[in-house]
Amino acid sequence: MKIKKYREKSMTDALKKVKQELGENALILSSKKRPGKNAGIEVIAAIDGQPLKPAVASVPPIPAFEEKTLATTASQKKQNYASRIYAGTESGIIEEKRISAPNFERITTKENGGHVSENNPVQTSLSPFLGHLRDTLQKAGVHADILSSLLQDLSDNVPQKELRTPESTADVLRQKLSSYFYVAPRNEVKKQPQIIALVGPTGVGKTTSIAKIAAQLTIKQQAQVGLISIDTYRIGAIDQLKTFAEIAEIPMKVAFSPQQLELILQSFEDYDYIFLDTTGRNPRNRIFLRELKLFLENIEIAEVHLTLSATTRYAELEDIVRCYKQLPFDRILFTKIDEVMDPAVMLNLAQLTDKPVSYVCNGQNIPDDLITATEESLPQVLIEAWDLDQWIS
Ligand SMILES: Nc1nc2c(ncn2[C@@H]2O[C@H](COP(=O)(O)OP(=O)(O)OP(=O)(O)O)[C@@H](O)[C@H]2O)c(=O)[nH]1
Ligand SMILES: [Mg+2]
Repeated sequence: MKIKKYREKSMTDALKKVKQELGENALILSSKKRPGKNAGIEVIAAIDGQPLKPAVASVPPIPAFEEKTLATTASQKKQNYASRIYAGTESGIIEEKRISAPNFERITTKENGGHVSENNPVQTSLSPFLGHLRDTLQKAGVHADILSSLLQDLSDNVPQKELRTPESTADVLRQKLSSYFYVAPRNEVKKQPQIIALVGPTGVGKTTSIAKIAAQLTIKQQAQVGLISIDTYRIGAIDQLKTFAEIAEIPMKVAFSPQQLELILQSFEDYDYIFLDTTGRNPRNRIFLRELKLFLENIEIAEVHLTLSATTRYAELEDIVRCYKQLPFDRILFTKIDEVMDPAVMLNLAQLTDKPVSYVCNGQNIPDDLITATEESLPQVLIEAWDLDQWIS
């Protein structure tokens, strides 16, 4: 990736320069105002070539949701989740698997199609490889039932010879781990535009994630994207999205009431995608959540992503998911996996919520640090955090 800094009088001048020098596909990584005598704007832009840092996963272009259809009955059931939610269920609220925190009553994988796992204790006499895997997942806080089910599966069904090299082991793990995750196809509603909302606690990375997804859709698909902030609590929060919108030349509006939101949406009717950026809400404040629900319940939303930071303690995440159940979220977006030693706790959440994962964010760079969830990319995120070379040698 080639990166260049531009200092110009105005954003328009800076963008013109970026386009001239780096071309139409240039990405804006950051921008800030320069005060003082030489006041203006400083923009850091980049053009794809060599990646800035090793990619966490080889990620197909957005929207990758279209690429995979889930084969099994259990997974198809989940795929249909979103369409059921907005296609006329009375309340518009997701019917969810009961969350019986903190225990997983069953481990559902796409392969066992919902069979209850034998709650075998984690084996004590394991091969060195399985021993490493057990220790790593235990340390990362993966639930004992998931750990037990995975180890049992590997020890019963995978011949030792397939675990002899890091490459073949990674292949096996990729395949086995993928059955613990669900990914969702983009939930296209018939009506244009597709409205996509991000909800979640304060500071988890909702606005940043919207900027990443919107930028990728704009740059890679030339999609017409609009942004609406219903972040009415903090002026700063509106400014954050506004700054991004200015840089990316994407229209952005603010809705202060559900009625206003409906009107604004009408003005965006020719667009492909509209992103709703919502105020971070304390999950334990029911009034806040009810207020947010009022914004979402009268519009035809294609997707609601519950945004969760991988840095949050698992017990806390369980509580957040329980509280956010009153909003119609139909998928999970994980952020800040770059800040945790091992993001394997995503396995717990995937089981707990029974919801597909949409994206995983692994840094602050817009739009690069975004991984589209696929059956390959999610296990790959975990495998990359593990040092298989050391386990195998
Ligand atoms: N390391 C890391 N930081 C991230 C990631 N995503 C977002 N951040 C950072 O987290 C901070 C908060 O991000 P925001 O996007 O403002 O979070 P938010 O959920 O919109 O916050 P509120 O609107 O206050 O609820 C910012 O400093 C982001 O740069 C990520 O994947 N990794
Ligand atoms: Mg925000």
